[in-house]
Amino acid sequence: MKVASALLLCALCFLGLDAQCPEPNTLKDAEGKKICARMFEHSNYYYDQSCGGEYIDAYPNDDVPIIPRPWDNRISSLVVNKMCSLTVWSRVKKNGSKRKFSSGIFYRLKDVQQGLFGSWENDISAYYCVC
Ligand SMILES: [Ca+2]
Repeated sequence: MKVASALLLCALCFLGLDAQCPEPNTLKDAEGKKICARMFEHSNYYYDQSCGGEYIDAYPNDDVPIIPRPWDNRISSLVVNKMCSLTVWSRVKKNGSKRKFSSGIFYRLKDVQQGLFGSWENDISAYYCVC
């Protein structure tokens, strides 16, 4: 019983670690190639549990006017590498609202205002990343 709960705690602890937002200057892919921005499926009201779920990487100079379908209106948190900036649009083909994110951790796109009453939560449909 004790072992089982210890294992469960450990599993939760690794999940927690996985969900932490990476520091902007550490953004690299599995091969060590520099990433311009990493965009995540989930966010959390606990910032240390944000940047969860699946993610999509933008490399330097990636120009993506039509985000791959599974990612349309799904991004909830993101991290932009040092000396890079990520411009996003709320509609495909760079239509709708536009916003530029400079280097940093954006834990909750829900807290990033779009227009008068909206937010960028699950609303990114195009992006352009430069370093
Ligand atoms: Ca989401």
